[in-house]
Amino acid sequence: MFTRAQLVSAIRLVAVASVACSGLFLVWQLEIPQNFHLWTHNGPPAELDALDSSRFLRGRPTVTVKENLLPDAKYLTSFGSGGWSNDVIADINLIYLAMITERIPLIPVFLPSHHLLNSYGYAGEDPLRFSEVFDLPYLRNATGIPIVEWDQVKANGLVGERETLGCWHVWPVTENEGGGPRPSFMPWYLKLDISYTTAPDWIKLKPGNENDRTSTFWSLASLAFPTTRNANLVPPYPSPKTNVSLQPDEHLLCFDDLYYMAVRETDELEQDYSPAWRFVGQHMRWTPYIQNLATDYLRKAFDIHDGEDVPPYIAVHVRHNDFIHWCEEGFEEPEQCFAPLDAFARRVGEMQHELRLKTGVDAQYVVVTSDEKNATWWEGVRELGWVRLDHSATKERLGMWFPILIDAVVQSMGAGFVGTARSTVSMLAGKRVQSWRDGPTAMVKWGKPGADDH
Ligand SMILES: Nc1nc2c(ncn2[C@@H]2O[C@H](COP(=O)(O)OP(=O)(O)O)[C@@H](O)[C@H]2O)c(=O)[nH]1
Ligand SMILES: *[C@@H]1O[C@H](CO)[C@@H](O)[C@H](O)[C@H]1NC(C)=O
Ligand SMILES: *[C@@H]1O[C@H](CO)[C@@H](O)[C@H](O)[C@H]1NC(C)=O
Ligand SMILES: *[C@@H]1O[C@H](CO)[C@@H](O)[C@H](O)[C@H]1NC(C)=O
Ligand SMILES: [Mg+2]
Repeated sequence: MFTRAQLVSAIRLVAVASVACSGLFLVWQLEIPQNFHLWTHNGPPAELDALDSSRFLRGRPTVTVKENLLPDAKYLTSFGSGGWSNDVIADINLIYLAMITERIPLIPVFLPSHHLLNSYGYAGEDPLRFSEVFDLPYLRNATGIPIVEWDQVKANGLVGERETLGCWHVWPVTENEGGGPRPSFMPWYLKLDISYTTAPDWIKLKPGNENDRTSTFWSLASLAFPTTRNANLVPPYPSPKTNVSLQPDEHLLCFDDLYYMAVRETDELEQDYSPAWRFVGQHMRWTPYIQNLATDYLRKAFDIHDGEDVPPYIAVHVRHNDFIHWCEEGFEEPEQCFAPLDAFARRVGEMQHELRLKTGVDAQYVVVTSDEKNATWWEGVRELGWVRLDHSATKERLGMWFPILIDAVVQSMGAGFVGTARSTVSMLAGKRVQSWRDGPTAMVKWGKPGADDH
């Protein structure tokens, strides 16, 4: 089924990843970062932030989540799992839903999806904490709510114990394929044996529409309150491991998936009014660590010295690979389906012109990020005079998450952004450039020849 070369490179990928990760995993397992202050000073801890997680938990991670929750506080969580950007969107929605229900969000780690694993590998191998990517103290302050990470609550690995939990099932209601919860490694990773209660069908934004998976924030929020919850209870499905039937937990409210959410329209996060973006998403700033890493990669790409300012540039994101499944009928060959580099070049030219006119900024540099591996295609990028980041050693040096993390930061730092229509990587990059830099954005259409003609 696979060629020898593919197998060898897969084995190599897994081997490299496991070596890189076991160190990281150890640091994480022993909670060295959390314990660090114990070693560095013995006096009373520095003044604790009012929103610090320790105020909203009983203490250090416990073997089950339940024993670490405060009896008087209410919590909310979800287990979505898709590509990384999909999971970022699900987290934005989780935090916004927590805000409107006055609950404390418990944020799961990011687990690698098929894109990062390349279809081979083990999902539990390289979890990435939300706070390794996003500046959590900044986000807590900006949103005004406490935000807790799962690994602060429940011990992982061999220490954590399997426990049962009652949750609402959203996916079978909104997804026309029916069946179980949205597939996810998360319950397995968190050692949760979940008994699901099917949510009422009025959670859908478009009731009866089989082609739309969106549910609304306030319909799910209403299930966080006893009157609506109790009026909509139906017999739960027994949990898969221990065959226990539980009604949805009121202390730790949970939903299987929160990726498709809106207040009034499908794909709402793209809209300027999106409350999830305005109240949460825009405040998810990068940690200084990955921001600095991205700046180093940019300096190297532009061949400028440490400490020198990065010149204004247009960031480009080209998404290929599995998008081949979304071509228009009859145009399923990559050359017919995906937008050619010419289409990107036209958008870039228009944007450079617009920037010069409106702001006087001369963004002559262009940085291309992509999931494309084809060297001939990248040669075409080089011929346009555009640059790429050197990721030849990124995974080995920093871990499997870092190519996409660094690319996402670089996309967000552009004076303007040109992306690929229908990619959430592009969509989030565009939102960041708009919100943080007041920069222009454009999405190149694709799916058939000439799709982006305008
Ligand atoms: N390094 C890198 N990876 C990418 C890029 N674009 C896509 N990917 C990978 O492909 C995945 C795309 O999945 P997802 O996050 O669901 O976004 P979407 O499928 O584009 O909507 C990302 O999470 C990355 O793993 C890119 O520009 N650079
Ligand atoms: C916290 O947020 C407020 C505005 O809500 C801002 O004025 C203040 O500077 C922020 N503090 C920090 C440390 O970010
Ligand atoms: C699960 O439990 C129910 C009742 O509690 C029982 O009828 C059923 O046989 C059990 N199923 C399995 C697979 O053990
Ligand atoms: C690589 O890209 C070039 C230029 O876009 C294309 O002509 C070629 O068919 C691609 N090769 C593969 C193996 O996809
Ligand atoms: Mg995806």
